[in-house]
Amino acid sequence: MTNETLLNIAEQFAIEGEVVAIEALGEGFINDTYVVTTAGDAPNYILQRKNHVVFPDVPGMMQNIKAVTEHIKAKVADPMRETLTVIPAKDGKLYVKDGENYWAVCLYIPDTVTYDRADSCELAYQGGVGIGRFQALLADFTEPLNETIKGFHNIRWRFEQWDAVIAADPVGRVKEVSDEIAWVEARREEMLAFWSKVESGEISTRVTHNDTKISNILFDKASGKMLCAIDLDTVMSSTSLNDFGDAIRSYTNTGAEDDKSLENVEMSIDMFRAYAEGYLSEQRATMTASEKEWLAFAGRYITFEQVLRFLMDYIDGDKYYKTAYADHNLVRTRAQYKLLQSMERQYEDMCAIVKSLV
Ligand code: GN1
Ligand code: MG
Repeated sequence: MTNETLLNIAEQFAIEGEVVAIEALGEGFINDTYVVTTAGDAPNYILQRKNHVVFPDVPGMMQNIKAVTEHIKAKVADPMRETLTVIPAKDGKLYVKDGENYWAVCLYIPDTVTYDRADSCELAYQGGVGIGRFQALLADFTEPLNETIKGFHNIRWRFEQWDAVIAADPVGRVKEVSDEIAWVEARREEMLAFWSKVESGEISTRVTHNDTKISNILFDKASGKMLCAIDLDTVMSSTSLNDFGDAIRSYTNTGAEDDKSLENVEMSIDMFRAYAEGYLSEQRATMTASEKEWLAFAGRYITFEQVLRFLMDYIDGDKYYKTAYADHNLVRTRAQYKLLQSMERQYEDMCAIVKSLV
């Protein structure tokens, strides 16, 4: 992407000030992200090329983000810092389409920090507050949201994709991963049984963030306090349990998501407790009895789903996740499976902690 192209795109948005620099930010698996710096006192911006393979409905996604952030803005003390602000294009749309690519802009919130790893219980607690508050602020949100990624955390749909990819075996990898496939198959019924409770309405649905790792929580640099949840691309209607579970998957891992040394990977029960405390401090009052009952299981559910998704992408020839080396998705699969096993071993303790907190 040349600087000239980026500048041309940025200038199609209703931004203030003269653009003086556009620099790449971070290494998301999905989108390409840039910081747009403007001259003088004008605000800076985040420019993103949205991955339209992952997000086939970028207009619907931006509508979701706009609706949810407007709802939050009406309730918080500092609406420009306590949620994202979508900057429309000059033609009023919430995105710019340039050839194949969709672009979107939001305000850069200054004097903030994010963390790549939750390396203390205090940070895990604050992350729990972040997602708990996000959901609590949206508990009375009633508009329908667009389903921007079909069946995102719906394991029934994931198994349909899984069965199709295994049947097709497009790059001939099925035979080399029969052990890993068996890990997934051994848990198929149990995971589908959980999802049936969401389908029947026994477990209710609400606005969910759907990507609740620590790096998607913004902190105020001066006070160190949690400011808001960011990266709202996957905001949809689902069970709040998925948000909790995905956070547990990422926060409690003592190793890396793609750790090659499996002995590094365990679920830290202290981090589990800290996140659950933070989350429930905000969400306790709005949760239903069945949400509380299944909260601990959600960690296992989402970690299982991630094992399935990484392995499925490996079998599919690495089409979805960006990879840094040949068997990266397989390494991720094994590391996430180690984490899942650790959760399974500690499940009684997880349940006891939730029980003591709700
Ligand atoms: C993707 O791009 P990133 O890191 O925000 C993925 C998540 C996975 C995660 C695994 C839209 O998120 O569901 O849990 O990678 N997002 C999408 O690291 O598929
Ligand atoms: Mg994301």
